[in-house]
Amino acid sequence: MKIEAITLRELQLPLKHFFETSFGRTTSRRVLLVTVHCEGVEGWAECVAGEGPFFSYEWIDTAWATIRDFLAPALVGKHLGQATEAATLMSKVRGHNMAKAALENALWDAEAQQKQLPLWKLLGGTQKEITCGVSIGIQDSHDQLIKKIETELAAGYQRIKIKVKPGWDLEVLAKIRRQWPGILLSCDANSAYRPHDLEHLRKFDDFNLLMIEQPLWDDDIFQHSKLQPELKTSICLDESIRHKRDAEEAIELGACRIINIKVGRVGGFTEAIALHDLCQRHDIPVWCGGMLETGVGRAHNVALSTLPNFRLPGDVSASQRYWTEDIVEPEIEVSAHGTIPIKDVPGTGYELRKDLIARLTVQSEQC
Ligand code: OSB
Ligand code: MG
Repeated sequence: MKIEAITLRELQLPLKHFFETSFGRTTSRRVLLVTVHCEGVEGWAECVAGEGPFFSYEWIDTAWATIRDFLAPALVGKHLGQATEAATLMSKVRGHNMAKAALENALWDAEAQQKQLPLWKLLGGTQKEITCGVSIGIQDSHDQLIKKIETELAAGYQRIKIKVKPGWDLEVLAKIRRQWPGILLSCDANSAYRPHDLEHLRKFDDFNLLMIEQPLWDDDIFQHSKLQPELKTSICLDESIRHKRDAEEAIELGACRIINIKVGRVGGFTEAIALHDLCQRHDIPVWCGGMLETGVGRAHNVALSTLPNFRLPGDVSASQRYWTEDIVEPEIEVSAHGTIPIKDVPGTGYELRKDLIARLTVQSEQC
């Protein structure tokens, strides 16, 4: 597989509803799509970097520049036997995992098409149906949040995750539990708390949560390892896990009992699979996180979620929760019992809407 060229595109897409976390509110996405051109096959992927350096230091403009100036030059003109070889070619660049993941995943997409294999099988997936949850942002009022939860439960989603921060946490969780004592419920702090909040965090134990995601600093493992034994609630790490080695450290130190895998955060499918396998060996359940993706990134999350240790419902939900019109066909749809059945067709099973992509593109560059 020769990498002949790489195309970068920025699309602008308004979200149907704003998405707010402890680090801020997003109302519209700047989406970076990457296309690799390999001997008649086009592989596509989405870079999950956000609009600003808030979830991580990466954001769309650093990803774009890092791909154009360093990562694409390391790949263009090279012959690869398999997409996984791209990781080594890009390893000279430190970090910038979301930029690397976009390129590597586009190559996996190309490899699946070239081999006429379903991407999920190429990744080593085994599950023919995946289970879905939703991530619900901080709202303007408690009532608005309760209404959203009602809607998502009625749609069949198997797990509700709410975003929390100081001032939007215990009271909200208490209200939800009063109305729905038995649902699978979790929360995500996106690093909003500190170790001195221990007594406050202990109160989360009253709500029988499936997990609390990333309570402390985004780059911390050690303080989480001191917090976890103090709580009944399982800690799940998201931001802190940048690669398999971080997970090894977190597991050995007892910093969490669950890990969220985001393929962009860990630098691509190769590392995501290695991380998945490590967690499976240590009996740490994983689930697939989301980054407000369009259908391109979402289809890749669906494929990854078929690996056997994805044992908890992921933040992999229907296109129509985010977009008036998604850029793939069919859109990602979730069944009435909160699952996505997996298609046994070559590639991702979702076609690109190239006309719509062209209309939404605000800048593009060939590398
Ligand atoms: O922490 O999981 C997170 C969105 C943007 C940045 C970080 C996170 C999220 C989500 C949304 O929770 C998940 C989704 O629905 O895509
Ligand atoms: Mg998270």
